[in-house]
Amino acid sequence: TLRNPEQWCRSFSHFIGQCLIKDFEARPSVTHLLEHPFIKQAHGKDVALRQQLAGLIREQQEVGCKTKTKHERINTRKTLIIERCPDDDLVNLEFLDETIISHLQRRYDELQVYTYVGDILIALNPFQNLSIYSPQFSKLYHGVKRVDNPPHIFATADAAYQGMVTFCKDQCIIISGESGAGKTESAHLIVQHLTFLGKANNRTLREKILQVNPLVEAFGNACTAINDNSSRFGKYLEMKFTPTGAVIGAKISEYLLEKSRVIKQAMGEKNFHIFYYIYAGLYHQDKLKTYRLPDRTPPRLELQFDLMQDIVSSKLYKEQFDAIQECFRNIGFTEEEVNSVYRILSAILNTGNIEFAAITSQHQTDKSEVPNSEALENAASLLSIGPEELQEALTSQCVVTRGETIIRTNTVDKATDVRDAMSKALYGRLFSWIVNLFAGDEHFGMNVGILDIFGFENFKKNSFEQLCINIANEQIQFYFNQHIFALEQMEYQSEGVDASLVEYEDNRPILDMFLQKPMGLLSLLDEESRFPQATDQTLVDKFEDNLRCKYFWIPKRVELCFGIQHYAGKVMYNVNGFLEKNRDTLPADIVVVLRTSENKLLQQLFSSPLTKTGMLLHIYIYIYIYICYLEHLKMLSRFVCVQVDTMEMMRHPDETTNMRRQTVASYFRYSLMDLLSKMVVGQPHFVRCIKPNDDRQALRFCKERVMVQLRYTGILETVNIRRQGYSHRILFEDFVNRYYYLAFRAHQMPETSKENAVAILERAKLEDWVLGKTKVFLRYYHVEQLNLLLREVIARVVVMQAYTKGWLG
Ligand code: AOV
Ligand code: MG
Repeated sequence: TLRNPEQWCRSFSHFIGQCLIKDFEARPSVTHLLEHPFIKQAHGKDVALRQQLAGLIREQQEVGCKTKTKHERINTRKTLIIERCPDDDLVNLEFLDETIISHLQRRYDELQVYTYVGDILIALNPFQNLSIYSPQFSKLYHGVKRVDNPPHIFATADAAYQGMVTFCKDQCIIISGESGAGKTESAHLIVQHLTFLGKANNRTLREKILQVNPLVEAFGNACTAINDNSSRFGKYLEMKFTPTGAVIGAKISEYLLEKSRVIKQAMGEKNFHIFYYIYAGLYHQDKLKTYRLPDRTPPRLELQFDLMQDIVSSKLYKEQFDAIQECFRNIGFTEEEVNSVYRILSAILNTGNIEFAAITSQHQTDKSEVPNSEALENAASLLSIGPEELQEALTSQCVVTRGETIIRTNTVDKATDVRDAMSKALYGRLFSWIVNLFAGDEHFGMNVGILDIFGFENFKKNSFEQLCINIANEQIQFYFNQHIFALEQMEYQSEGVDASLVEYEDNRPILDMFLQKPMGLLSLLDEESRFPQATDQTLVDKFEDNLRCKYFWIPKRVELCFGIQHYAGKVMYNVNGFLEKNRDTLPADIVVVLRTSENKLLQQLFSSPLTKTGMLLHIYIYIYIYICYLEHLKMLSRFVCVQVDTMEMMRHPDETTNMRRQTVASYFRYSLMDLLSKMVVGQPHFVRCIKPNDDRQALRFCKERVMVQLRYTGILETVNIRRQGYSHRILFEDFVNRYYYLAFRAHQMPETSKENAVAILERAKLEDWVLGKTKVFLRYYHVEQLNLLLREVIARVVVMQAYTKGWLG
C-alpha cells in the first residue's frame, strides 16, 4: 500500500536490512520472498524492478552478515571513548563573533579538528596523523544521528549518503579552503567513508575506487611553496551508487590542469609527482635505458630541485612508483597502455632537452636547427615518429595563404615555444585520457559528487595560473554565499516570514569584473590575445583603460603588474607570459606529425576532434548561471537570476587547420559553468578547510591566520544565519507527501494541505518551525529528526505489511 513501486522497493530493502540487523527469528527466506505471489503479481511485468529487488536482497544479505547489532555498536562507542562537547556546533553557543576563535583554539589544542556550524563542517588541518579514521570510526558514523557523535568528516559523508538513499537524490560535497588547508585529504576521507557506507564488499571494486585518487594525483599534484602535495587541477569526483545505496563506481571530471608546470616551475617548486616516481622506479627496474632516460645528468625538464642521485635513491619515490603500478594494474590498464604512458612521459622529459641553434647564412637569419640530435632522436623514438619529421615540425611551419602553402622557418625562440607547447599538449592530453578512463555509466543510479579544487593562492610571484585558480575559488565562494545567504533571505521575504537579515560580503562584483562580456578581465585578455602584435604592456594598458573598479588597480612602482582585491585577500599578478599562456597554441604541424605515430595511445590523444582537456565538446553554451538552487525531494531548481549572456556556438576547430582556436580563458569559463551545472543538481554539503598556521606545524594555532579565514569565508556570518535562519524550506505538498506516515496511516493519503503539514509537525513534536505562504520553514536540525522518525516508521509499516501477508510465517 505504499504509494509507488520504487518507494515500496526502497522500503522493502530497508525492511530486509532491518530483519537482518535485528536478527529476526523468523527471517524470511529470500527466494521464498521473491517467489511470493504478491511480488510476482506486483512486479512480475517489471523485469528491471524485479532484478533490482533480487540484487538488493543479495546486497542486504551480504551486508547483514557483517552488520553489527545496535548493542555491539554501542560497545564500539564505549571502547572509542567518544566525548561530546557543547561547542561541537558553534550555532548552539550563546555568544557570537570573535569568541568563536577561542573555542576553535581550545578544540584544536585537544585535537578536535572538526566543528560544526549548523550543517556546515569546519575542518582545521591537524598537520599530523590522527587515529580517528579507522574502520571502527567508519562504523560509528554510519546512519546515526549527527548529535550522537562528535563532529567528523565521516559525518558529512554519512549525511550525504543518507540524503541520497532516503530521497533518491544526488548529493554534492563542496570542499573549500586555501592552498594547504586540507581539501584533498578531506576528499580522500570522504571517498573512504562512502566506500564503506556503499558496502563495497567486493575487494576489486573497493580497491579500484580507493586507487582512483592516488593515481590521478600522481599526475595532477606537485610540490609547491605552500603544499608538498598541492593539487594542480580541479577535481570533481562522482561516486556512483545503485538506488539502494551500493557503490558501483566512480567518475572524475578534471578542470584546468596547470600544464605549464611541465616545462617550468617557480623557484623551490617541483614538477608533477609522476616524473620523479618513474625516474626512481625505472632506475630500480634497470629500465632507464629502455625509456631512453639519462642516468647521470638530470634532463633539462627541471628536475633540478632534487639532484638525480636524490631522486633515484629516494625510498619514497620508489614506493610511490610501485603503488602507481599497482593502481594501473587494479584499475585495469593493459600492459601496453602502461608502457605507452611511460614512453610518453619519458618523451616529454627528453623533449625538454632538445635545444636549438640559429643558422645564419647570407640569406637567412631566422632559421634554427637542432645541434645535438640525441634528445631529438630519443623523443622521436619514444613517440614512435621519425626524428626528421619531428625536427621539421619544430623548426618550421606550414602556412596556407590564399590557397597556397608556404613553409616558414622558425627562429630559435619560436622553435623553443613550439617544443614547449608540444610537451604541454602531450602531458595535458595524457592526463585527460587517464582521468576520462573513469567515466562511468552516465544514466544509471545516483551519485555523491566531491569537489576538491586547487585552493586560493598568493605567492610572491603570481601568474596566469594563479589568476585562474583564484577566479575558480571566487566562484565557489559565490556559490556558497548564494546558497547560505542570498537565497535564504529572498525566500523569507517572498514567503512573508519574519527573520532578521544577515549582512554578508557579496563577491559578485569581483566575479563580474572577471567574467562579464565584453568588458570583463577574461574577455579583454582574449581580445588582446587575438592581436599578434600585442605585448605585455599593451595588455596592462588595456586592463587599465577598461577595468575601472575598486577591486582592480595598477601599482605605481612595479612594472607589468596589476593587483586584485579577491574575497580572500589582495593578490599582485605579473602579466609576463599571460598572452602566450592564454593562446596556448599547438602548431598544426606538431599535431600532424604526432598523428603519424605508430603508438596507438598517441594516435588516440591527437585524433580529432579533441578539446583541450580531451572531452568531446561540440557546442559551447555560455550561460551565465549565477544562482541555481535545488530544494529537497523534488528537484526544484530556481534560477533566480539567470543571465543568458550569449549563446556562443564554438565548434571545436580541427587543429590541423588555421581556424580560430579556443583560448585558455574561454575554455576556463566554460569549465566553470560546467562545474557549476554539475554542482547545482545535487543537494550541497559544505566542508570549509582552515589552515591553522603557515609553517605546517602540528598543534600550532595562529589566531590571526584563522580569524582571517573565518572572516573571508563568511563563517562568522554563517553562524548567525544558521542560528536565526531556517535552512530547509519545503512546499506543503512535498512535505506532506514525504512525511505523511508520521501522522497518518500508510493507506490514508491525506490531502497535501497546510493543515496536514502542521499535523505532521505537531505529531513529530518539533519546535521552532515557521509557516510561510506555501512552505514549511525548518531549522537545519529538524530535517535530520524527521528523517530518522520516517525511517523508523517505514520499517514498522513494511514489517506489518509483511506479517499481514503471511510472509513471515
Ligand atoms: P589542499 O588540498 O587544501 O591544498 P591538502 O589536503 O593537500 O591541502 O593538505 C596539505 C597537507 O596537510 C597534507 O599533505 C597533510 O600533510 C596535511 N593534512 C591535511 N589534512 C589532514 C588530516 N585530516 N590529517 C592529517 N594530515 C592532514 V591545494 O591542493 O595546495 O589547495 O592546491
Ligand atoms: Mg589539494
